[in-house]
Amino acid sequence: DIIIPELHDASGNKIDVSQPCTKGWRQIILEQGPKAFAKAVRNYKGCLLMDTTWRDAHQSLLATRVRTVDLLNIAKETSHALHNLYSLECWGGATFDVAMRFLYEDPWDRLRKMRKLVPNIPFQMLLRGANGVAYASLPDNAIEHFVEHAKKNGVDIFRVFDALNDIHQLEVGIKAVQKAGGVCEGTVCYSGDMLNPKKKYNLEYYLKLVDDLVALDIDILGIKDMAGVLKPHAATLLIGSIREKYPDLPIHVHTHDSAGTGVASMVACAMAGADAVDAATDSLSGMTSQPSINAIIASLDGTDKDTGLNVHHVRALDTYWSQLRLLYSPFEAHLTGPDPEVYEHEIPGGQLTNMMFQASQLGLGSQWLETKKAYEEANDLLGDIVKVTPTSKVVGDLAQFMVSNKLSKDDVLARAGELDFPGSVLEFLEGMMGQPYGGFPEPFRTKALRGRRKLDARPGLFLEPIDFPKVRKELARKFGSVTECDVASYVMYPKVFEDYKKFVAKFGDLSVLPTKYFLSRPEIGEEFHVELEKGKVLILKLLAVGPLSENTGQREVFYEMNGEVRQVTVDDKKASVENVSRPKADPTDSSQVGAPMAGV
Ligand code: PYR
Repeated sequence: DIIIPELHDASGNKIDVSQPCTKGWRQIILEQGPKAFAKAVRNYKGCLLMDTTWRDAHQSLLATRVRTVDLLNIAKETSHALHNLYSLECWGGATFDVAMRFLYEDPWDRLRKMRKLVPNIPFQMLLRGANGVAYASLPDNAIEHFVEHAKKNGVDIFRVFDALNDIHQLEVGIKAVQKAGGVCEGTVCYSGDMLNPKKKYNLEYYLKLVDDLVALDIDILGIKDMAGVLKPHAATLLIGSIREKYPDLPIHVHTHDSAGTGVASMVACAMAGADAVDAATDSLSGMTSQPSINAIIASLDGTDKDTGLNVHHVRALDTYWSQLRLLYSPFEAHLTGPDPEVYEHEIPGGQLTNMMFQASQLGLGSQWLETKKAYEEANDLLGDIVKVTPTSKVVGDLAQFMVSNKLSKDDVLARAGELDFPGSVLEFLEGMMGQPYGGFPEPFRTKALRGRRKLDARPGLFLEPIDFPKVRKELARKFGSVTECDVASYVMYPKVFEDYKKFVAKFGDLSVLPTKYFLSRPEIGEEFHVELEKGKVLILKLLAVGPLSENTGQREVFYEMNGEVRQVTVDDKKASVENVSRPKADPTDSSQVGAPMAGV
């Protein structure tokens, strides 16, 4: 069993966490609104932290698999221990899709439950601009509807980015957040190396983008270093220059610790005038994740950039996460250390671990070094684009296509007009993800598209708005009652949502299953409990697992339920009850890995 840590006050008395804490920055947002919050953050003398443990840390280390129950089990303690956080990142990005696709959970239900237990810390989500939380642009009214309901269900701060830093795509998300009354963190994605004069994205480029974001009246400026390539000196130059130009603009910086420089870079940001930086609990930090929260706290100790967090409480919380990480070991990427090659390949932290699995599942595991090299070449072919979901998937798909078809960069260029490129590559070249800085690569684009459409403005201008009354009617017909959150899920991921609803209708609510038995089967003879509702407990014991029938692909499973012996026939297509093997990837989606591992 996972031990939940106790928290103690300065006199050593145990803190009663039965009531969630009320102290925290959220109060300002609720009482005075986004602008007052931004002002208070800017006026705060120290450097605030956003904790990414509930979103990006597990997205970047454990394939986004942390289940709602495991967040809720530590929620009250988190509410007390981390009340001075700028925010707790807990929603959006890949968590939305993965919740339904692989965990059989409703992401909206997760949001509401977390909110109830953590009323005091601002909740932050990651919004992919005009792509919402999906992989390509959606009609503008879909983004507005989604953001409105995210805000209503508990999100306070929206980090709005665009995978190509296309200001027109960013504007769609920013306006939606402003309309919903959320705190708008308009974001610049950092790519390349500002310290290298030969690189495409230089200081001038970033400052112009900041000007464009400020002109859209953002509350906070986000700097998103998705691959962990913002070196400490570049951080000093970039944040220092923005601070000089915009003394009143709050700046919040995100990084990954891919090359091992995360703490140094975040400290450099704080010293150069950033108001908040990102960190993760120690046991879910480092490498492809965010830098360690305790390392940042210690590095700022004694300076005037204090985080205002209690290190004893931060450490106490981490004892929970260190146990959790072991529980989720089937989803470990088995990284062996920092990767200095990230400065060449620039693979985002969240994508790197997934690509490693993807490569091994496609039988390319031994060619991982080749895949990384191909990623760099694919990026060159596409015009050295900003790489983050969904454009990182485009580059990853092209890289895997090159490796599996043994194509060099020159081969791809020479044969662009005859190769059947992955769908994501064609979508990007069509312009369905916005316009890249410096334009599309030619003649590669024209050849590869073979007469397909070429958009020269943002995709939302060409997409039919969602007919919401029609969607509501259709969903009600299929699933009975339908909520606005269901509608928003369906609009983002129609097939994933429908499959999720069908799964739940067939198998029930798997959120009641303890994580250990959600991820892998119990031992023969092992007894475990499932609490269906307060006081209603099932006592289960696995007795025997029959042989696999070659004809049907099924097995007989014998178990005891509350003392009664039962038998069930299980389908063995996806989850082998013999092995806790790594789940199969969706071959069409390099940013997602995994398939249901539900126990028996
Ligand atoms: C996401 O969009 O999921 C990222 O983490 C960038």
